Amino acid sequence: MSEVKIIGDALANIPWQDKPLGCPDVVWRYSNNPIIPRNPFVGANSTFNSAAVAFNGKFAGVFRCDSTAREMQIHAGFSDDGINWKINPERIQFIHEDPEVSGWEYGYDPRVVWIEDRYYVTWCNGYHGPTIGVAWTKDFKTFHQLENAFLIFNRNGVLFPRKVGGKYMMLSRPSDNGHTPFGDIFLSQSPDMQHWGCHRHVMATSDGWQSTKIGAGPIPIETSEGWLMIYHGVLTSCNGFVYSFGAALLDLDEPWKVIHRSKNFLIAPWEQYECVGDVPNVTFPCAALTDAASGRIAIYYGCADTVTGLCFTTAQALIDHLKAGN
Ligand code: BMA
Repeated sequence: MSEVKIIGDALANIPWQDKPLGCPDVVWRYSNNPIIPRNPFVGANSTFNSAAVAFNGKFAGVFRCDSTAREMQIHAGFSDDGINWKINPERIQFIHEDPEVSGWEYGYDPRVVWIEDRYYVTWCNGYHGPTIGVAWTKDFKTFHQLENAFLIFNRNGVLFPRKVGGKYMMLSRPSDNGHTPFGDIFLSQSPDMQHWGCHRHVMATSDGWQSTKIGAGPIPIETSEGWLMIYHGVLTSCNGFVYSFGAALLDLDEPWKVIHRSKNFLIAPWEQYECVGDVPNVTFPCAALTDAASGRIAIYYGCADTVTGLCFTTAQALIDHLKAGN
């Protein structure tokens, strides 16, 4: 197998734990999961489906915190080590001169990415139904909101970390106003982060763990072999939806073209904290830190819509696994 390289920055302080001896898995969990409890501050009901990035030698992030009124909100947070987090008890107040844009209904499932000279945040934003909100920040204190990317109904808006073919690229999953019993991943393109078009179909549902709907998770990771896209897949059981996750490799220049995709899930709700909570049986990845020097990847994922977990892999192991038809 060829040597896989992550294209990007080194991150010597990436949170990390070696794979336990004898562990057969390609992705393994942090032994002290969950890393964030449901209520890191008074007034939080649950903290999950959240996004962490490297920030000023340390870490920052945007967190989904549902309140004890069960409002879906997003909050900024900071960490020295990527594992122990301090999350602001006040939700993010987005700034935009047009109240039509910054008016707040709800927000959830954020993603964060550094592009060019700033961090962009995307999230599922309520605007007469769920769509994709977009904002930027440089300090995780002031957040400037941009126009919503799409019309309703849409979820899982995930930006690429750089322009491809001269355009910004965003994955998304058109949906409905409820819990959506369908859903493929699409890609849209923009010259300016405001007008999105040239929509391309990326991937449909398939069998088993990814038979009901799929959605992009963390920011795609650029590698020597293609864009590594970690995505969630949902199956419908007699007791409702089950959320697992896998990965796909997308073409570097035309990222709507799928080179490989998971047959087997990488992580599924097996642990108690993934199976028991406000919504049972959910593992939902929204962020990944990478270290280009070592090839290490640390994935943040929501567990049972209640707490946040961390798991690990390497680009080499994951791509070898996909290439081998797993
Ligand atoms: C999806 C989103 C996610 C959530 C999942 C399971 O539709 O709402 O935030 O984790 O359902 O409830």
